[in-house]
Amino acid sequence: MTSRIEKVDVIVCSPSRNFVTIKVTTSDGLVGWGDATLNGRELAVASYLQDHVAPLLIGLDPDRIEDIWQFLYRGVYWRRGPVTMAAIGGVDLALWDVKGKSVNRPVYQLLGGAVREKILTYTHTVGWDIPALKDALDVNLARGFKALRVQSGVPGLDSVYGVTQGVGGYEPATRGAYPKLEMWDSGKYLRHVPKVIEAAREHVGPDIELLHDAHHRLTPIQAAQLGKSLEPFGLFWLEDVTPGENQEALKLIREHSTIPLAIGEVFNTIWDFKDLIINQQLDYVRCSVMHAGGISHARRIFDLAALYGIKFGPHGPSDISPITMSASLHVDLSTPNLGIQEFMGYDPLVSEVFHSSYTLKDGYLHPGDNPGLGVEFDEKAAAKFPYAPAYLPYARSLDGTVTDW
Ligand code: GCO
Ligand code: MG
Repeated sequence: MTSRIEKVDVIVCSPSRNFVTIKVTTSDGLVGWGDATLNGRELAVASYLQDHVAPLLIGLDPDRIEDIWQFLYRGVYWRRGPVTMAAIGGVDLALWDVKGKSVNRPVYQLLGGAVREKILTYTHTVGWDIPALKDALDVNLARGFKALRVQSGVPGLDSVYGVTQGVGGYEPATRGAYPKLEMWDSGKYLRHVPKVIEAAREHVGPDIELLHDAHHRLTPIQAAQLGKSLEPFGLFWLEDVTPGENQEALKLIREHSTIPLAIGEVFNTIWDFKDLIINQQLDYVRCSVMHAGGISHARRIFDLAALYGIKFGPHGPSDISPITMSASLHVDLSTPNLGIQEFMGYDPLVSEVFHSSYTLKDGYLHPGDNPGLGVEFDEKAAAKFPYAPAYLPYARSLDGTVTDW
């Protein structure tokens, strides 16, 4: 007898930070877990799922992942956007988890099997100043990473997004009901960052990959200047130099620099990437597998990119749960045009709630061979960590004007 979706639960928990988790229970007793976390807008996605999606799923055949995707995307008048796509992506992950469990195979086997043995991974390396950055580079090199994202403080600015002033990592969102204000100055940043990347390159030598993220803060010509100034240091990629909406900007940057460009963690459909891909204005597609509609949709974006020799590097910050991290790894392992996987890592509390089978060894990740996605969610543990409002900071320039994210 065909299996049916019997129950859909949406759980918001906060083991150090907020996560939105979907639980799909089927009539044959299988449970699939999906992640639908959207940093700072968690409750909007939870409501979208709870109020508008969960009732539609009851009674459907969980095996028909593609048909359910089409129903939730094409069958709905209001398409796209981060809230909708995170919700659809979360359902998609839960259904792939169910399917893997129903045939007792890890999801990467259902996607065609492994095309590589292991997944090249980069992690975040931050230092408020260059000596602190060098120490942080040493720590991550000792952990075995072969690729490192490098971010630092900027002289004259009191705080910089994503850079802690003490030791340890950072959390993209700060707890509290109101976003924290940071002051930003692109001129100071542009004058300083080449020195940072040069020092990092000198410190790690030629064989370690270095990456840098500009977090959408620059104008097109500033981004072109930055690309040009960083060219001598052989970056793996320069990420999100300009705001995502103005895709034309990347043409101008390309005219001035051969630096590899990564963009797209705020994009969520193939339509957002289409022109950039076919006009070859980017080198790495950067969406998260969940925010881009789940495995079913993200892999179509990656396939389109492959036609043009463009690779993908899935978003992997701490603000997507280990379920999305694992889903990315199943796609990474089975898709030829992988560039690199981001792995920011998690606060230790996260592993009290999410029990994951993926492994990290010598700078490479592997999803493991557990059936499904390989992440089990502990509802009892999650109940100890209720939702707490938390937001990304926002920035103003020194004269008080709100700046781009
Ligand atoms: C990255 C990202 C993160 C984002 C965060 C926003 O490249 O990992 O830029 O640092 O800012 O995921 O929610
Ligand atoms: Mg980024």
